[in-house]
Amino acid sequence: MERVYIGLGSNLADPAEQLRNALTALAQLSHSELAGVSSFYVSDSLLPGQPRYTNAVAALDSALEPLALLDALQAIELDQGRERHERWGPRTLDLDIILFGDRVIDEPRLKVPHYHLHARPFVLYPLAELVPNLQLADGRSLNQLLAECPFVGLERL
Ligand code: PH2
Ligand code: MG
Ligand code: MG
Repeated sequence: MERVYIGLGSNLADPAEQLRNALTALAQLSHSELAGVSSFYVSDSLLPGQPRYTNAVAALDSALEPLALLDALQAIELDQGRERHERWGPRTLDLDIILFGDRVIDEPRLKVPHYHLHARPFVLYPLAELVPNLQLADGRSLNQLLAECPFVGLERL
């Protein structure tokens, strides 16, 4: 089993309900156990002109390999009506692998740690609720990233 942190996001069709449904699906995932969930946070979209997002982070202990887990997460996204049109378009559900144990993964389909982690308060602050003193495999500390990414524009539900 490895500890995986998953970012959840939605800005369509009752986002908080989308996140709750996704958490139920994560809890039922094979070879995996849901180990924790952060609070939900609401914030403006990084791309202007879209509805506001609701985000959270979940801790999952999983024996699945990273790409198998990615497949499972994308199946949950599709199951909840995800349609892929433009990059960063509005979505019913986005499930991103943020961290996968201590692994550094650089594959066409999957980059871990998540590429934009350092710039996304809606990932860093919920992650910090679950693991306050996290050290990243690449040497960065979560506290350092938090200090450089102020809690601005986030509303904790
Ligand atoms: N995801 C995006 C683009 N913009 N903005 C917020 N607030 N939350 C997100 O999850 C988000 C976003 C593309 O993944
Ligand atoms: Mg995303
Ligand atoms: Mg995604």
